[in-house]
Amino acid sequence: MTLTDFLVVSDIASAINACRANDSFSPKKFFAMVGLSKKSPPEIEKIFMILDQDKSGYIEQDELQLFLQNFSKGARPLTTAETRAFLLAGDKDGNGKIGWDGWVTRQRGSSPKVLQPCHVFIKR
Ligand SMILES: [Ca+2]
Repeated sequence: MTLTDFLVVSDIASAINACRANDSFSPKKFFAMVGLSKKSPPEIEKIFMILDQDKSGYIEQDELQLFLQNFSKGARPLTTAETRAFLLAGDKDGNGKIGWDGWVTRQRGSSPKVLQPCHVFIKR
């Protein structure tokens, strides 16, 4: 299972290209460009599992730093500032890593079982 099972290769290329310059990476913009914002929670969960390379159940700082390389092998690592901003955006409980819980949030008024991709991914 790879990310290209879920995402369009040309979308990934455009998204990587848009954040080529150091400190130009924005999780929200990137996720919108690769088409992740339109994915269903089960699909996003599968993507999360790919990004969690050591299968710890969390995406830690070192995995975040190499985040772009999951999408394209030749992509640059994120800078320290970008990694930290990304972590802050996705780390809901402040434990220094992103868990699946940090990637989804319950939509107010909906069934508690319906998980919605969180703000890291989606600007609805
Ligand atoms: Ca991990």
